[in-house]
Amino acid sequence: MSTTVVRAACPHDCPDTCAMRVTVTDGVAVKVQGDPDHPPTHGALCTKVSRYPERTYHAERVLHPLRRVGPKGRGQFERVSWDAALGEIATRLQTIAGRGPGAAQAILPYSYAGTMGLLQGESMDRRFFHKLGASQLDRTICSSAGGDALAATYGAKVGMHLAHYAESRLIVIWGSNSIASNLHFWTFAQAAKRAGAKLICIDPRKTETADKCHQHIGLLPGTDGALALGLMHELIVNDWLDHDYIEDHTEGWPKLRERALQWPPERAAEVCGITADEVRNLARDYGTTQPAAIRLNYGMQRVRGGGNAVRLIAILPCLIGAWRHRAGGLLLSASGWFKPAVDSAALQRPDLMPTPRPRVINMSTIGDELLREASPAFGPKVEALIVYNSNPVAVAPESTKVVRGFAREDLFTVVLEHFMTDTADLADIVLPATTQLEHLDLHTSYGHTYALINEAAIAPLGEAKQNTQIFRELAACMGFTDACFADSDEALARIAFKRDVSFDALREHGWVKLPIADARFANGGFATPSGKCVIDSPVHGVPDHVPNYESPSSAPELAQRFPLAMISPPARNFLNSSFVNVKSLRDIEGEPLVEIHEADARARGIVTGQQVRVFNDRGTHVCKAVLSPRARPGVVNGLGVWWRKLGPNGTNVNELTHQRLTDIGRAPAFYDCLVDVQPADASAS
Ligand SMILES: Nc1nc2c(c(=O)[nH]1)N[C@H]1C(S)=C(S)[C@@H](COP(=O)(O)OP(=O)(O)OC[C@H]3O[C@@H](n4cnc5c(=O)[nH]c(N)nc54)[C@H](O)[C@@H]3O)O[C@H]1N2
Ligand SMILES: Nc1nc2c(c(=O)[nH]1)N[C@H]1C(S)=C(S)[C@@H](COP(=O)(O)OP(=O)(O)OC[C@H]3O[C@@H](n4cnc5c(=O)[nH]c(N)nc54)[C@H](O)[C@@H]3O)O[C@H]1N2
Ligand SMILES: [Mo]
Repeated sequence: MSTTVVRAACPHDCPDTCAMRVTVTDGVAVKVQGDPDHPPTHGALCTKVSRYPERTYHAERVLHPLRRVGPKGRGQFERVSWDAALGEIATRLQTIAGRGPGAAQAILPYSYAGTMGLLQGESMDRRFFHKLGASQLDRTICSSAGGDALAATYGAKVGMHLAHYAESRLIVIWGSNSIASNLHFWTFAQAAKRAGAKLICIDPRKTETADKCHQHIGLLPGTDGALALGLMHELIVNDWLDHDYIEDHTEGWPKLRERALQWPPERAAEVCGITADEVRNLARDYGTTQPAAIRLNYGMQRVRGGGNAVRLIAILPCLIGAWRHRAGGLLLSASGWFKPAVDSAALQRPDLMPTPRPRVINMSTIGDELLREASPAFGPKVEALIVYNSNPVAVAPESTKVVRGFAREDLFTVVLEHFMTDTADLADIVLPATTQLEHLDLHTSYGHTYALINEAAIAPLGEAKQNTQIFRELAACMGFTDACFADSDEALARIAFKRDVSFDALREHGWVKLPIADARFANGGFATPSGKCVIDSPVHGVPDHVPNYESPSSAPELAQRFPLAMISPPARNFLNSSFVNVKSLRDIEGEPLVEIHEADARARGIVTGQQVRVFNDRGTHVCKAVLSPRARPGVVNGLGVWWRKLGPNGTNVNELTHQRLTDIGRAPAFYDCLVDVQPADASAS
């Protein structure tokens, strides 16, 4: 018996990007553990990822190429050889691309962060589509509202060091269920709490994180911008401002100051559905405690005004000079710290794209895009779709349209997957992809500042291939002869970083910390052209509260018919739609459900455990109602993201969400959604 321990990294779309150790016995991965030496991971993995071997060796892994035989969507496939599968794909793509200049834009790649690896996530695949001249994909489904807003304010997606939260005296956890989705931050927050810090959670849902904070402010979804303006009002009138910091390191404050003075606590409270005292007390805590830190997360930007709200909140630490301390400031994303280090041009080769550059299609409106006919404004109809690292049929908004698009008989769909997801069910060809245990990769993080390596721990299972290898072979089938299509994964890994991180150091130590100073913005030095925090943006103006698309004030008639707001935040034991098929985890989550406040349930004759219809003009989702103090009056929480095929009526929460985009960043507004709920057996209202 031979046992080795291999250095790995968690590939998932999560701020924590843990360092893992994989124990391999006789070629079989028997255990994954958090690396005790990696500071952010400190030896602990979340429940989900500690089950990674169960996922990799799952009996339902797709282990050889499949070709559809039955009608689309029926899930009938036959096993074919790799040669046959790749040959057919190449022929179909060549037929489309061969029609003339620009014709390849009828081909669309669709990928997100199923793996966040630099190799398996965004390298050979990009080279392939760039060379092909396929449409470009605008990858907006998660974070671009807040990300673009943060970049408009600080110049980049940068923020506090994770570890310094342990020294904060006040931590405002804003739009984040850290215990569920950012567990390794929670460790530092707990250390601060033990040392006497106050923790405040701002979230419409009374989450498990809110339970563990000193205070929970349960505002209405999409009202964070109003709350931030109310806080500014109080900071101004009580003079809790750091005038020197504002003068030296911000630009545009006088205009915002004027606006904030229009937002006394009573007005903010009214919009937010909280009390004026909650606004006042929060302002007092924030204005009079140092160091004060905000952990903002993407949950609060999945609404129409998500971008403006992030800008307003990101300005707060400048107003009180929180950035002067290393344990003060804000973290939404750390990904911008890696930007100068990663050589994405070398990995992705955008120079291979034809001129003029192919059109750009927004992934968040994939439902509409697939149903669009050819036109001079749009260009050719989408005729071929290649999906990898994503499960759009489950995760994209307004499922009815997404499903209708994917079900088009004239659409040729290829899906690279581990499992027969809702999306794979609608494919023409499914290709088996390797999991993180079966391939080499490199990782950055959006929640800390360490780059990591993931060594292949085991050989690919069955006939599975790395995403990189699949695109390498497809490139060969298409007759692409550029030398870059022959680069091995190790060759890609060796060029992935152009500074600060070396591949050899990663191989030797497992991770490398970026050289970023403590209290990096103590003296300003933001990544903006002036080095100042931008309050009055040349592109976006002075930030303001932007009400939801779907709210009583902005859409009164709609709100009368659908009086409940629905948010659909992550379930703790799933990772978006990943892990839903891992039985031990699904057993913990139970079944698709909405949490509903007792008063809202009573008014509808709903008892806990009952099957209900959650509905609006876009569709109906049947699931279980759970009467829960986690739901505030007027808001139901449909925990996501289940596989549609596991829902009682073959739907999930995205049956109800819409495709309208955020104010900044072209992102979906998943949590800006009005519904009503009725017992499932009642007739439609
Ligand atoms: N276990 C688990 N971990 C995950 C994920 C997962 O699916 N499961 N998803 C990963 C991904 S893709 C991402 S992007 C990250 C971050 O993902 P986020 O979406 O930020 O995830 P959370 O922090 O769980 O959820 C955000 C919190 O915001 C709250 N919220 C909803 N609307 C509003 C609002 O209008 N205002 C405020 N203040 N709060 C609101 C929700 O109730 C929820 O508790 O987490 C990652 N980690
Ligand atoms: N209603 C609602 N909808 C949401 C959200 C919400 O909070 N509410 N959250 C949104 C957010 S934040 C995000 S980020 C998106 C996420 O949406 P997606 O990026 O689609 O994430 P997942 O659902 O995890 O699907 C990832 C898929 O990639 C596959 N995969 C993983 N690794 C590999 C690999 O190495 N190779 C290949 N070929 N495949 C791989 C997995 O098996 C999985 O099926 O969903 C969004 N949708
Ligand atoms: Mo995300």
